[in-house]
Amino acid sequence: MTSSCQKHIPGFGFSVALALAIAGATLPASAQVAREAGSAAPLLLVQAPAAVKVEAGWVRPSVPGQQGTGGYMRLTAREGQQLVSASSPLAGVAEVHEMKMDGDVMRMRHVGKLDLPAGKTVELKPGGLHLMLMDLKQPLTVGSSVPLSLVFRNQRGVESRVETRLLVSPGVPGGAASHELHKH
Ligand SMILES: [Cu+2]
Repeated sequence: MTSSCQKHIPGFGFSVALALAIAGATLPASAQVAREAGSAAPLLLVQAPAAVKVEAGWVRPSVPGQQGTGGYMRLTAREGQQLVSASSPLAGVAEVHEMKMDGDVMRMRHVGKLDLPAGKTVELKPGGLHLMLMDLKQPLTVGSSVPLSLVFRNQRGVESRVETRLLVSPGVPGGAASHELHKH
């Protein structure tokens, strides 16, 4: 674990997800959550098509004692969105990181809000953008899957939540085992 993995204060979307999870509420896959101006109470709106298509999600397996691992997926927003937060019951922290070469050194940086331009697929992949899962609650074994909740915000400030699952796999599922560029 590198020191650049800082604890991230979850945003509003996470609180909504958490409150609903505590209340035992079940949400449609793409329930839209909005907030009235000046009111702290979230409003649950009618179900709408998912604001963002999440495809080919997978996460590297972990061994007992391992604290973190990387998750990957493709995100395509219908209209411009930002990915503002992520959470999983199997990880204490889930945040977007970016890998970049700094001279000869590969460095990792926390991306607070990930821009998703309309209609353009943004790929989280080994060696680039990735979802960092930290403070793992249990080892992630090949063939199992990790529930993941993503909160997006559009340009009008409307938040929506998409539930997905990441397949635990040593490389891109269905592809050749990918090169180990990024180990935690
Ligand atoms: Cu990372």
